[in-house]
Amino acid sequence: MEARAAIDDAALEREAWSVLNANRMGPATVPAPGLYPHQWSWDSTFVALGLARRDGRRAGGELLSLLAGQWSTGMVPHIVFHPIHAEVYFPGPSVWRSAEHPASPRRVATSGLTQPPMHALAVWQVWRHATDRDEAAALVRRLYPMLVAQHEYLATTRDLGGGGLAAIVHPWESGMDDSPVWDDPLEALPGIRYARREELPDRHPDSHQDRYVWLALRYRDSGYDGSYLRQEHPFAVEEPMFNGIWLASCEALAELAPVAGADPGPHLEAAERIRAGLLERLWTGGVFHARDLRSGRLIPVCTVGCFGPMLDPRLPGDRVAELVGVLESARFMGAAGYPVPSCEIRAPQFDRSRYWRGPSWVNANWLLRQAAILHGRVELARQLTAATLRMVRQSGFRECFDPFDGSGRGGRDFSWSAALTLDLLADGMGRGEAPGTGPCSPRGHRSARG
Ligand code: 2M8
Repeated sequence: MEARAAIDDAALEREAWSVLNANRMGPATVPAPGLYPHQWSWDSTFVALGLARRDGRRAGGELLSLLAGQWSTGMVPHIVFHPIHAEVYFPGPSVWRSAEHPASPRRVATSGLTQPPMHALAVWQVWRHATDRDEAAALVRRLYPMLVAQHEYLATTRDLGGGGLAAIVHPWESGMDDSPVWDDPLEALPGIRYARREELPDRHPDSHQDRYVWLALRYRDSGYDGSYLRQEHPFAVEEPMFNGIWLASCEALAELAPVAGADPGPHLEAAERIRAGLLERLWTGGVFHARDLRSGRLIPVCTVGCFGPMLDPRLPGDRVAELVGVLESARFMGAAGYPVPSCEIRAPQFDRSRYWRGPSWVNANWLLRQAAILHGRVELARQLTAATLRMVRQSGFRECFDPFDGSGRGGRDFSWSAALTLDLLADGMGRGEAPGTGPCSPRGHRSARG
């Protein structure tokens, strides 16, 4: 097992900055230049969240660069391609063919899928930490209509189940690509596969790459059509992390609305609809589960995504208590030295080294820590902070980590691992200091900011 000599906070912080600077390409920060040389949607929001207290201007530029890829439908694509490396990553622009779609932006090539809508949360964090209030207000006014359009797109085109939740139409939209949650819906796809296997990436060779590409091509060939998604597309899942993030972003938008001279009411109503949808459609007692809209069934495997609705500041206390009970049990944190594993340890699908099927991820730990702070679970938040910092101190800013021994997995010098470490270090909770209020609790800041 690879392990580094212990490094102190100041050295860890310098190292995080050097990763973020090395991964910078113009205004954007790519996840890891060798592996992912473009701008990814939720990666950039985590970068902005991590930079917000240290360099608000760069954080704002990161988000503006990402949202330059937004389609006129409101859809924020999961990849904004960097022209220099266009075909270095597969599937690249020649596969997605965004330029042929009238709703895509004219000067930027993008994918045709989306990713978890963290964006309003990131803008909120930039706003609340800004030192130059005028500059930040101008940024909010510029970004606010884009965020509203993004949320409108999810509420209309993606409410495929009609219950107030957004459905993802491809595993890549979850950000948790190879999660065992997708196994059944992927197995149920018709026996067609993407034939040009030699083109498939070797990033995650044991995953369903052929089905991923096939699904993406089906959607592309429909003309990225919303009614095709509703009526024909064979993959549609309501996933709790995606929707929990969306709900938290609605709350953040309600806080940003007055800065943009707008009414917060519609965003709070949207949050209420998502909350009702989550509780009615995905709650099963203990945790939330994803719903496969094509089979009509809940997907029984329990993953880190099942805790996503804890990002809701108004989730009833009894539900929070049940979720925390499962999270702290031997099914998740109780048996992992480096919480939180991406899949329940006792599940047959759990694999400590396979991408999103067991390893711990800094972004998932960070999200759960925010949820813990939001619900006053100080000790849980402290544990998550300490465990996350322990992983990166030991193994560096890796893409993910073995949940039992903390050894690194996947790409090195990974941007969100570095950026979110900066945020954790700024909060100081791993060293026993009292928690600040997390960015997922916008209402907590109204009084703080006045
Ligand atoms: C991974 O996803 C991409 C496809 O979008 C891939 O596997 O090639 C995921 O970990 C995802 O969450 C992340 O946004 C992306 C870039 O870091 O890599």
